[in-house]
Amino acid sequence: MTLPAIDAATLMARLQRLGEVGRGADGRLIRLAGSEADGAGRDLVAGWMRMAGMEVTVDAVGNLVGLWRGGAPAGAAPVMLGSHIDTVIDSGIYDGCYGVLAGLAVIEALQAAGTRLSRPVALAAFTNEEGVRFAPDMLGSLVYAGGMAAEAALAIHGTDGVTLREALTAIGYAGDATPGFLRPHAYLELHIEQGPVLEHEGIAIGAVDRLQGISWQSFVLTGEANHAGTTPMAMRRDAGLVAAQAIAFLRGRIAPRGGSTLATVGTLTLDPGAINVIPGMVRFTLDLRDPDEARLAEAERGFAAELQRLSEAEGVSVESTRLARFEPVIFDAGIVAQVEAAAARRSLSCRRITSGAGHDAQMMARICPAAMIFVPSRGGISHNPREFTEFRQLADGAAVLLDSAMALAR
Ligand code: HGY
Ligand code: MN
Ligand code: MN
Ligand code: MN
Repeated sequence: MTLPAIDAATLMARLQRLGEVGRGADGRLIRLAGSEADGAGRDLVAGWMRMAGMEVTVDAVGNLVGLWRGGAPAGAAPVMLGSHIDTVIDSGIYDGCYGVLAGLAVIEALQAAGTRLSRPVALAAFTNEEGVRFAPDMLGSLVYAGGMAAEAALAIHGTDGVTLREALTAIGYAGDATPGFLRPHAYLELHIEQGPVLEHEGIAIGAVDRLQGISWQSFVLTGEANHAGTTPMAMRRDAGLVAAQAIAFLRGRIAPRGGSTLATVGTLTLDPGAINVIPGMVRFTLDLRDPDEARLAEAERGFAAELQRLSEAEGVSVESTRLARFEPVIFDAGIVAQVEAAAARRSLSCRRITSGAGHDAQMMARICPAAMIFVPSRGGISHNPREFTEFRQLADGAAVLLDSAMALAR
């Protein structure tokens, strides 16, 4: 019996090929959920799945799920691998795509070796993991795991006013299968770390045992646009000033350097946005994260109270909307141990690590034992075209995914 081995060259070639789908003339890679580029990326991945003889299903929120039965007894719940292929704006080529394409490489390696397993292996590319167009993020896996009704998700309006249903229909991926139609025995996701820890410590494999909590909110501050030259400071209702004070408070008190709470104001618009007009309206988003639920809740409360105080002092009104809220997740200790054992068998250094980023695995952990495997990110850079992981590291991660999946599917 031959031992299955990952075809890392094909994995790399597919990563690069998929990494060109949605690249604009300006060189920026943008493949937002439900976009034409997302449709083309899905076509490519679904085509590769079909070429591998997998049964491909699209569910009601566009989750793409391939299944390789591998001679397993009928009715055996599958081991599911997966991640996402939608991207952020001006993205790298590894985030999400690496986990999906490495999962495909695992299935092809098992097929080539004639490996027989007691469980089928499924592969998922979940809809809208990034959440840049439709909030919340991890939306496809959230619905798959029963955390939101498909109808509610399909009715969500994107930042461009288009609903998820309209977007998926336009690209031919509004499927009809019920999300969660295939309940996994276990879920394992391979992903780049997107942070600096593994590289800094010279570690090859991260056995991800937990994932921090995430809070996404949007705010609208309404004051009064007025003349920058004639309006005394004491008579202004300057929404821009309040936003600036609130952001300074975030950095000083809510998420100080060295603390565990992370705070990001990733979008901020001043209206009307003219040099000589006091901003009458400000829109911004706030991404708060912490591995500890109580600290995350305290950060939300503390910021809301200070924003209220600053707004009242300036005569500005505040409107806040919750876009996403996910508590920290502890992954399955048994699978984490499998990952560590697989790394050890290949003499790869390995350490347990908390995921700073959100991932589909945190949703799948609601319906089955789940865990993740990380490989290093150069300079810890991600959500940035400079995102990079070396070929050897990508191949090692895929090999650990193969070994761990085999152990789970035995
Ligand atoms: O925001 C996140 O952590 C994920 O990449 N959507
Ligand atoms: Mn990702
Ligand atoms: Mn991401
Ligand atoms: Mn993510």
